[in-house]
Amino acid sequence: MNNLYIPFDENRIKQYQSLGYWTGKTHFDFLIQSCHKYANHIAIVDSNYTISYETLLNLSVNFGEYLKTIGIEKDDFVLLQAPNSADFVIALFGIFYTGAKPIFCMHMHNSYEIYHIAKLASAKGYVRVSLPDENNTAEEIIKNMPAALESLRVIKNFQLGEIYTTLTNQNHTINPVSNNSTSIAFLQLSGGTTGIPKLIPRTHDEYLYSVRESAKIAGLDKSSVQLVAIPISHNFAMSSPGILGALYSGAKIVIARDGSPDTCFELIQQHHVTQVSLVPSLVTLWANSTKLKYYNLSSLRVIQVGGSKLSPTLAEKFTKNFPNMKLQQVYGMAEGLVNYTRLDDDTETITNTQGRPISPHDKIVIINENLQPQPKGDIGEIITKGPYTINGYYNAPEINKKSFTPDGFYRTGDLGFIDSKGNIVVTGRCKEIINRAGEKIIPSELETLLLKHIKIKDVSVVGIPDELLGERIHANIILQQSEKSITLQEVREFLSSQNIDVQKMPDSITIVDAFQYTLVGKIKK
Ligand code: J2J
Repeated sequence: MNNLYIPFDENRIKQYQSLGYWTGKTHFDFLIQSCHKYANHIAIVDSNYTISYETLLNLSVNFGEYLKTIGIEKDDFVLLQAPNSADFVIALFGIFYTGAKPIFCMHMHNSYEIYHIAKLASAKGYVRVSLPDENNTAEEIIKNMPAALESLRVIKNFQLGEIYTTLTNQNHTINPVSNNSTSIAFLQLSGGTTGIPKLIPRTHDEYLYSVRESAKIAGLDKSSVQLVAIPISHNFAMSSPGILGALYSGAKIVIARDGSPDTCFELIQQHHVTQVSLVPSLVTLWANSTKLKYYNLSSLRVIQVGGSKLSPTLAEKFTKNFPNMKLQQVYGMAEGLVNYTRLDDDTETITNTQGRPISPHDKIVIINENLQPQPKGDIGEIITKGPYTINGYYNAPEINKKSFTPDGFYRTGDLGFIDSKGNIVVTGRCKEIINRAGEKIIPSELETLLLKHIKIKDVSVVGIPDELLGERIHANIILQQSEKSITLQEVREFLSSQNIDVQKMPDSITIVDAFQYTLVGKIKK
């Protein structure tokens, strides 16, 4: 690993172990423990099948044994790409069983993203689950990659439900490949720059600590029913408290294929869902849905909202319209640090702040441009270091120099302040990113791709405030002198031909004659 990965230093490892935060367990140990404890409880409901904890363990073991037979080995990085489904959960633990390390790709990722991710991690395996109406398979995605990848040797596509149905009747003894609990468990993804995504190495010990604490903070227990309405492989859906928090608590996980009111209201009513995590754009969609009056959603107790800023107005509207539900704001990041408003906080705190960190050992400092700490209450960049925040991206020495301070604090790129009660208020950001309904898009990545278009001389991609999405993606384009026009459709088709995730497509374009520049020569956005 050496220069690819920056581990926690020995002193911190010892400290977090002696505090009882890090327990020496891996994710597969975690699964075994939960599945033995809650054996006959229902773990997952996915369309027409339900899976008990005991069965989930068996299926994961069976899938792991299968992966070994097709060549997955300990410490291999394996791309995992699946829609919201029980298959995702089984595949995830199946990969852990083999001692390999999943990389959480989004289901919408296409050849372009998969190529860069696989290359950066020298991934050995690729497990993809396709939806019935999809013709993109793992093989297809590999075929359309910008170049061949030698490291990838195991490529396997499954149809939705296939993992569950083919493995149900096997019976292996439980014999997982052991891993060190302080080693990398998986790679999460963050937005990249110029086409290179950042890989976030999370270890077993630190991640599971954040999961256990999150489950408690979110008030989960074995009577809870969790709806998964946002993309399941996103860090929020995994761990804040997410599916792992639910499994830790013995709760039931109900899987929604998408977050639309149509899909989710039906499931909430049918399964008496008590907890769901949403991004603000979904809160708006749900709160304004005309379907609201046709469903009984009274089982809902707690709604977590995070991923982008929830406006105090929407928060207030929400608490007024749903007096029996608790709103919990979540300000988190795949790099680690997660903050929650607590369920017993006063309305003022829940409406106006993004809460406080999980751990008493999370250090949070607000700094100015010169990296100097700001007085309490002043706005600045939020930086952090703690028992479940990474010390560096995987295989990214140059990026790490910019993303971490010399004393190892992660620079969130978010602006905010800490109020008198110790709660964080996020006020904006200083990193260049577009937050479209919780999906993070890096403008420079799109700009690099668009500059390849023969009609385009220069381009500047910006986020434009949007009532529903928070921000939408807008491209300002300067045409080559010989060109008269370009349409949004042309731009989208061009990007599509490069096989990028459709969620990154510009929502609108403007043709301009020139850009304005800042004093240091950067395009004014
Ligand atoms: C403002 N901005 C927010 C919030 C995230 C839990 C919840 C969310 C994520 C997540 C996550 C915000 N208000 N409440 O991983 O475990 C913006 C910030 C932050 C970035 C991280 C979790 N909640 N954000 O969204 O890695 O800009 O994680 O730095 O996708 O989202 O994005 P991501």
